[in-house]
Amino acid sequence: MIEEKIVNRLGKAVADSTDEELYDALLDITKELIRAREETTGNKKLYYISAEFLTGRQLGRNLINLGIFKEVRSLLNKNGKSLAAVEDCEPEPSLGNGGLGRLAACFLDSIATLDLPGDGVGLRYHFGLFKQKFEDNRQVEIPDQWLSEKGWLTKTDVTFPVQFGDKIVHSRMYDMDVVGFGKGHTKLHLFDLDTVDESIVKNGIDFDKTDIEKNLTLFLYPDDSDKNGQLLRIYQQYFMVSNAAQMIIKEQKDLGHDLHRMADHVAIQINDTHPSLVIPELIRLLIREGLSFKEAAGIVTGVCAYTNHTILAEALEKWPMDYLNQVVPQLMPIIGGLDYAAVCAYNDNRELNIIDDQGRVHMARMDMHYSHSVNGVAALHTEILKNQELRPFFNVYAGKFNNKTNGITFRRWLMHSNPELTEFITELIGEDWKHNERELERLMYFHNDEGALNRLAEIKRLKKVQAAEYIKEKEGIELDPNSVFCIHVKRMHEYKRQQMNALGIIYQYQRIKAGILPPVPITVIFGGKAAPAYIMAKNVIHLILCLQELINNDPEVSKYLKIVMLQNYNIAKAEAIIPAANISEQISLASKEASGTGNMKFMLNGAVTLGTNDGANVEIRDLVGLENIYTFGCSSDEVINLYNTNGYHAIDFYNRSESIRNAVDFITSEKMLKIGNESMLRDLQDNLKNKDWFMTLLDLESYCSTKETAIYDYTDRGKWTRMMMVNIARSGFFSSDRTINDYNHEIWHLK
Ligand code: 26Q
Repeated sequence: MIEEKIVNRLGKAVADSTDEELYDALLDITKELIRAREETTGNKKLYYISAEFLTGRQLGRNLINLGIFKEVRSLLNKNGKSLAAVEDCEPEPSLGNGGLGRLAACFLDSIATLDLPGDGVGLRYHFGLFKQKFEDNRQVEIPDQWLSEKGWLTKTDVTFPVQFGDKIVHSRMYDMDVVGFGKGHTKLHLFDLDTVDESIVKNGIDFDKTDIEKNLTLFLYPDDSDKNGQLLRIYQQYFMVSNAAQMIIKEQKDLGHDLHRMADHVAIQINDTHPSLVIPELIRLLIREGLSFKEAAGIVTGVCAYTNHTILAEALEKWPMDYLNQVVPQLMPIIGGLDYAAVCAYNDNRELNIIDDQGRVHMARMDMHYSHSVNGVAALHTEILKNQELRPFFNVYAGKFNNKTNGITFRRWLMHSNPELTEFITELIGEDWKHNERELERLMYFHNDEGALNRLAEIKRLKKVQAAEYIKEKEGIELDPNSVFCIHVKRMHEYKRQQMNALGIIYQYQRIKAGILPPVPITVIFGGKAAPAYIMAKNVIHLILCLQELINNDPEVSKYLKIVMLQNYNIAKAEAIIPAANISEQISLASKEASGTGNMKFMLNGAVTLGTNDGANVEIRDLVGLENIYTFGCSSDEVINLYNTNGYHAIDFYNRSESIRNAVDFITSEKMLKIGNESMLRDLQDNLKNKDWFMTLLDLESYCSTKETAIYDYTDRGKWTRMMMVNIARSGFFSSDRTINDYNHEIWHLK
């Protein structure tokens, strides 16, 4: 049937069509099939508002969820075509930075799959996150103009007026269908302005930040290091939530629902503080509908729920009142009223004020006062929020606080990215796990079964061979599938400590040079983008690329150690390499990584975690047991104590340990300066010795020795494959279906 549809559409045989033509045809056919499925409805509907949806490519995902992936793959194969090559024709929309945006995409997949009435609401950025290239061992940013004539987004005739000061603009809604696995069909609504003009972008990513009608949705998080950039961010945020609020009210009215009873019919999840202005905007619109301020505020509190994704102070948004006055003067009386009510209720406890003494509006504080639920994204993270960062709010709103440990969709992160493992699991335990991921636990029956363990090892090797081919093609670097693959992929940030991994590599390098060889060759794979204005993160990329050049070209060392930093790490690359990992590097400074979700993807694909007791690593550890994970480093309590007492001085660690000194000194050794840029490397080195805000040197020695143990254990095939099997068997908890069920039962109450 599908073959017939393709032939009808293209007017030629599958075998005679190009991959692009086949992609176009499958895009249309898939959209048609999705639309034939009824949309999920119910008495109460969720709106998941997020500034980011990092959806990744859609063709493969949709074919899987429609249940026709295999059919299409074999039909293409039969005609001498490859589905992977056809999927490769799809540009990847990068409408997100990393974890938060990818989480939103996994959540949409699970909401649809659980057949819950719930839509995503966000922005249609014309340029997604920049594309990353390496030149001269440095990151170069290239604009990513991902939109094309045809695609998964459909232009609608829905539009809303949005007021910016004395100007009114008219939005345009674009919709993407979200089809669930087996059942369910919901939507992602992305708003845009018809007047946005891509041609104002000059040399790379520069543009006039003051012309709102032309630039509003041009970029995802445009540089906000100057005032105009920050104003633009507020314009974007208000545009997003005003559209969301107007759409919600319109849908409620169309359904004939009484706005006074809105909390019975609507749930809004505020994904971090970026959509927080939805609170005053919804109140403003309800007042316009005739409700009192007090009643409107009460309703909105019953509707809204807030998720916090970070404890890093710099990521907690606070906007100067002047800025808000300029962009959204109509909200200021509302925000002022909300602040006044909160101040009265809590007796002028300044820590609870929405507007602080310097006239800045704290978004998270508004969220906590005027939402009925406040959640963290992993057990440890939620505890830290309650006891440290948000303690004053926990003291007055204990009942609002709850944890929702993150999850990932197994459709993309196992079925699509690792069909071989998917088949094997199904052979062992049947199909049930696909709809109830906890069933993976049944794999424990096989954790001592030599035959099953051997097969598992063979599949891992196959995924390593495939990843090696992929890397050879994309990066031109040859890897040995017999080496142990240690993979460290995520956004570049000092707290994630890629620099610690790099220092570990230097330590290994120096040992090999001294004749102390590892028991098995080691491959370290990095991937990740640095924010364009984040100097230190860019210096770390430079360090890694210089080490890559030095080590890979040193025949004495490269037999035992190889480094690859992938360019432009994105969802497609993640899918290609995560299944190939032996060791999953999750080495953030304890207390700083709210959850992490990459850690879950690796676990599900049979990698063993080498990690700190941070974020969801803690829950991985509790699930697999200490004998199936490698943990190291200071605890979050110890780290928090060091911050509180100013007790950490990097230079003491440098002075006390010869191996730390040797590694840090090497950064500016003659060999490195021949390859790299002196001032970047020196900056990085000075920072590590004299500042090191994220305490790299604190954990460096325990990191190196724990990694050594892990690599040694890797050579014990029986032991290692057993660990792999246990990790896969225990990963069911991290399905985003579980997470969404928890949100639904404890916060949204949709069905
Ligand atoms: C804020 C102000 C100005 C400009 C940009 C931002 C901004 C942009 C993106 C702040 C935060 C983000 C993204 C945060 C993020 O991705 N957090 C990650 O969320 C994941 C999902 O919950 C967690 O697993 C990660 O631990 C967390 O780092």
